[in-house]
Amino acid sequence: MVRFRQIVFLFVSFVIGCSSSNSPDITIENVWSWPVEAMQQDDGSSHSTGVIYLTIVNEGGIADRLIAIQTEVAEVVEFHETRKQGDMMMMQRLEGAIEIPADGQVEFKPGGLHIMLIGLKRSLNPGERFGITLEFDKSGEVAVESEIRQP
Ligand SMILES: [Cu+2]
Repeated sequence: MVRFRQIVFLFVSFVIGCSSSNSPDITIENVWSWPVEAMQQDDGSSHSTGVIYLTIVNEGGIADRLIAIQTEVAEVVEFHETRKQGDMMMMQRLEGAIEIPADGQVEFKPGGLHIMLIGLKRSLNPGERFGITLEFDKSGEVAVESEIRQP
């Protein structure tokens, strides 16, 4: 009987151990933005742009996809990548979702992937924070705050 219980216990531990890696396990780290003084046009619209950097860590055994990001501080949010073309650094818009690999991470950082804020509705002042919501295919919505600062 004791042996049977031990076997059941081992089996249950095995199932629990596996189930934790059958889904993505997403955490968002080091979320920050450069300070920007937003310029308002005469008609109230804004041509000012900003940027968000962050690291997405996936400790789960299944990949996820970052579909979109929402924030109240900008009209439009896009995924961009900075690439070197000849001697020029060019910014390119990435279409579609960003793949977050299983047991891996994706880093948005200066000179690489970044989150572009187009049409800033207000200035991003050093020391302040603003809310952003990341939308994942499997993990759903994750809300975090971006800290406005120098790197
Ligand atoms: Cu950009």
